[in-house]
Amino acid sequence: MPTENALLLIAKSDKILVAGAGGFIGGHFIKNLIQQGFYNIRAVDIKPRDTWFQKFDTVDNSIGDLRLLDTCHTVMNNVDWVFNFACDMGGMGFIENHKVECMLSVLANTHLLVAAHNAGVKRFLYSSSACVYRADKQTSTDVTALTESDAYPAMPEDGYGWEKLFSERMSLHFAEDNGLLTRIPRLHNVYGPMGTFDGGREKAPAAICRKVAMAKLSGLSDIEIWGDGHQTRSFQYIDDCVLGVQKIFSSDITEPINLGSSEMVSINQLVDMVEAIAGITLNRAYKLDAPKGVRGRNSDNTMIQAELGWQPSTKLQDGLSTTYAWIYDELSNGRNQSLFTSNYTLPSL
Ligand code: GKE
Repeated sequence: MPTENALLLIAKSDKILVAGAGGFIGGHFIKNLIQQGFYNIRAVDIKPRDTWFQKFDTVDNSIGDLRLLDTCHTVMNNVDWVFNFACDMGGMGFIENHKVECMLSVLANTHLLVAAHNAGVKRFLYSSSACVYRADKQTSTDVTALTESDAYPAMPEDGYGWEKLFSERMSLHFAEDNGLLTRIPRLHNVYGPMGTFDGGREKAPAAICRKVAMAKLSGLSDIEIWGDGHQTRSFQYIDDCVLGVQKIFSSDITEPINLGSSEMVSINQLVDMVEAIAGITLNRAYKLDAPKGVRGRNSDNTMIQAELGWQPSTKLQDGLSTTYAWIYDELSNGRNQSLFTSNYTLPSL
């Protein structure tokens, strides 16, 4: 976990709101805030507390539906700084089949901005996604890394990508029209321990770790891979994501900016790495009709390197070692996630 204090603009006693606190990124983010000595934190999520990935009794925890404006006004009381990670989302297995649920996140994003502006919040971070990028720029496995301008002319991921792009623009216009200072990192596929690895919302790194660990534990010799395995991605380790969010929050960068790894691999190479970590070689069955998303995606880190003199740097091999070890431990101790967290469905409005 990063130890650098990248939030020098925030006093330890200032009130920080973390929306989506029960999620993967939210949990790691709050843990890091506490490690840095911040002690006035409000953690909000719609999910029941017992499904939160990480729980901290020293913070002000609350359960609330941020899709409702009243809830957003309530949780915004006396808040100085906002980090919004709240989103009904997951890997391709989820966002391809739950477009309405993904798009309804726009209610939380918009209502949080309204409440933050009304409350005079000093700065607001909205966590966007690489799913905003034009589909026609992601049609090849040897894709050119995406730069921030590749979001327009707009043709983002159906459902989820449109919501993220709209919420980016809402964040930009709250700054432009209302003077609310906003910051907008575009997160590229984030992975790590203490996140979703089962139940349908998991992304590729955790899914592959789970499948390899299950094979190892059960003696099975096969693994199912979605697509043909040649599709490419970069995967950002959670520690880089936490530090990068804080650096972008503290910066003067008002436009959306890539926050992702530039280490691109194919899914087959991802499987190779996890098998090597596990010390096992499996027969690969390719499920060509499974959710695949774009053919290739990578993050161009020119802007973040130029603006911040930093970019995500955790090697995939290193991040996967930690992630695999945690998932293997969860499974070998019978903590199968489908019993609680990852397949949580938000209550209907
Ligand atoms: N989830 C999953 N599970 N993906 C698999 C699996 C598996 O068992 N086997 C192979 N894949 C392949 C998928 O078919 C896809 O081509 C690639 O791995 C990455 O899938 P992913 O991690 O589920 O999600 P994507 O990177 O395509 O898209 C995600 O991008 C993020 C931002 O970079 C989105 O689902 C969001 O989580 C987010 O916007």
